[in-house]
Amino acid sequence: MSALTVPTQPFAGQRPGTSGLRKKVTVFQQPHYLENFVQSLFDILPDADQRAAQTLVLGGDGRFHNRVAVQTILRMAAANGFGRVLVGQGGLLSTPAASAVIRKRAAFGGIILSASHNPGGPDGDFGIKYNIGNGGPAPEKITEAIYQRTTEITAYQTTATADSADLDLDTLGTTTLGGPAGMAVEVIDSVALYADLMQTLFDFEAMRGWFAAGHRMRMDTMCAAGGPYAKAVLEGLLGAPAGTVVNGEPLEDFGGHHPDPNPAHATELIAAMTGAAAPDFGAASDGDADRNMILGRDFVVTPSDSLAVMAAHATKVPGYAAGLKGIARSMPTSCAADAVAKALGIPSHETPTGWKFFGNLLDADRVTLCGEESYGTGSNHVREKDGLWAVLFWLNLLAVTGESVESLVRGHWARFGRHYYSRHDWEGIPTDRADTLMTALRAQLPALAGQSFGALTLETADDFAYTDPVDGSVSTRQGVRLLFAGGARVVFRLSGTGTEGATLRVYLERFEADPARHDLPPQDALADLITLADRVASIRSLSGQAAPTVIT
Ligand code: G16
Repeated sequence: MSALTVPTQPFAGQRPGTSGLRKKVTVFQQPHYLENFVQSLFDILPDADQRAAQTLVLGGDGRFHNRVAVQTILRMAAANGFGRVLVGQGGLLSTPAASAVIRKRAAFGGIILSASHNPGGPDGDFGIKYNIGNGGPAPEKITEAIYQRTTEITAYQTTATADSADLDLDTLGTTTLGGPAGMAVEVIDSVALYADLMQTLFDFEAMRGWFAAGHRMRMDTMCAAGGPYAKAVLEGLLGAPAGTVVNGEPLEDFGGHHPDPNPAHATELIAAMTGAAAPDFGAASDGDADRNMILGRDFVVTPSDSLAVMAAHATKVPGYAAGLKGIARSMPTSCAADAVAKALGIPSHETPTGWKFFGNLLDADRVTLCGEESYGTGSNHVREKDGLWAVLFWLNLLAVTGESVESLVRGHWARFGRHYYSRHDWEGIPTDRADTLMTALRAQLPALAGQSFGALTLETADDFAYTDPVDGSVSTRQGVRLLFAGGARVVFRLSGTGTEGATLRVYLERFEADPARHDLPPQDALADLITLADRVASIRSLSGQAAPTVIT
C-alpha cells in the first residue's frame, strides 16, 4: 500500500466524453499520477471478490513511457489480487489486437496504453483506457465511475518496493509475481492471435494471387504499433514483396511523425501514390493501428466513402458472405453508408462520435459494419475499429473484383451518388473561446431553423442527442447540426481527444446525384457550406485564426 502523497486529479482539464485518460507524457510522469487512475479503475470494477479468477489483458502502442507504465500496472494488478495478466511481448499490443485477445481469451477486461494518433516521445502524448470483457471501450457509466473515484482515493496498492527489478516483457512465457493470489504474468505473441483471426475473415488465397500477379502495394504504418502486424500478414502470410510495409518498425517517438493517417499527416504516402509508377494500392494506419486510410493511384478515398464501398461489396468477402445485419456510422460521418443500407434493405444507425457507442449494437447483433469519418472502420470481429482489417477488406475486394481502388469508388458514386465531404479542424483554440463559440451557436439554433442562405434552405438546426436502442441510455449535446434540404449538412463539435487547448471540428457534406458533377474538387463543391459555417459560428473572429489548421 502506498499513500498518494500528491492528490492529483488525473482528469483535471480534460474535456468530457473521452473513453480514457490522454495527457502529455510529462503529466503521466508525475509521481502517483498513473497509479491514481489505475487504482481508481480497479476500485470500481465489479466482482472484486473474484479477482483471483480474473484475467486482464495489458499492452500499448509502444510509445515513450509504454514500458514504464506496463511495469507499474503489473505490480498494481498483482497487489490488487488479479489472477493473471496477458501482456503483449515488449508491452506491445495494437488496440484491435488487444480487443481480439480480450475476446478470444475470455478476459475480464484489458488496459490499453495509447494516445492513438497523437504524437509520441518525451514531449508527446500518452494515454490509458480500459476495455470491458466484450473487447470494447468501457461505456460511460464505467468511465464516469473511474473519474469520480480519482477525486476520492488516498492510497493505492502495489507490490513494488524501492529495489524491485523490472519484469522481463520480451521473453514469451509465464512467470509469477507476488501479491495475494501470486499473479501469473503471461507474455504473449503480440501478433499471432490477431493474424489467425484475419485468416478466418478474408480470402487469403485470392489476395496472395493478387500480389503474385505483380500488383504492388504501399502500407505505411507510421513507425507505430501497426508495423509488426502488417509485416506478418502482408509480407509474411500474403507474400507481398519485402518493403511493401514502410515505416514498419515501432519507435517510441514514431520517428518524429504525427501518426495520424490522413492527407494532412501522411504526405509521404500521398506523394508515393502519385503518378503512373505509383503502386496499385496505398494504405496507412495510426499510432495504435485502429485507424486506416485507403488510397488508389492518384486517388484518396474518404473514410465515409470507404465504409459505404465496403458495405456495398461486403458479400464478396468470406467473413461477410452471409450479408450484413446493419450498418452504423457516427453522426458526423457522411450519409453515404445510409444509401447502401437502404439499397440492401438493412437498418442503418447514427450514433454519437466514439467507438464505444457501437458496442451495444454489435453485441446485440444489430449491425455488422461500423465506421467513422475520423478514419475508423470496423466490424463485429472485435469491438474496436481496426486499421489492418480495413486494409485487408479493400485488398480482398481488389483481388476478387479485379478492379482498381478508383474504379470501385467511381462505380459506387455512379450507382449511389457522391457525398462530397470534408472536415475542417481549428486546433489550439483557447478553451474559453471554443466554449463561447459553441454556447453562442447553441443559443442561435431556434432562430436558424427554416432560414434560407442563398440556395441553401435550413430544415433542421439542433444539438444531436442519442438514445441507445439496446439499453435506452441517453447521450445529449453530441454536436450541433445544420441540416439543409437536399441532404447538405454542417456539423460542429469540439474534439474530445486533444491535449492542448480546444479543437473545433467542422464537418461539411453535400450530396450530388448527377454523375456529370462527380469530379469537382471537394472544397469547391462545399464552398457555400464553408462560408456559411464561418458566418453562423463566427469561427474566424472567435478563434482568432484565419484558416483551419487541418483540412481532411
Ligand atoms: C477516438 C474514438 C473514436 C472517435 C475519436 C473522436 O479515436 O475511439 O471513436 O471517432 O476519438 O475524436 P475527436 O473527439 O477528437 O473528434 P482514437 O483513435 O483517438 O481513439
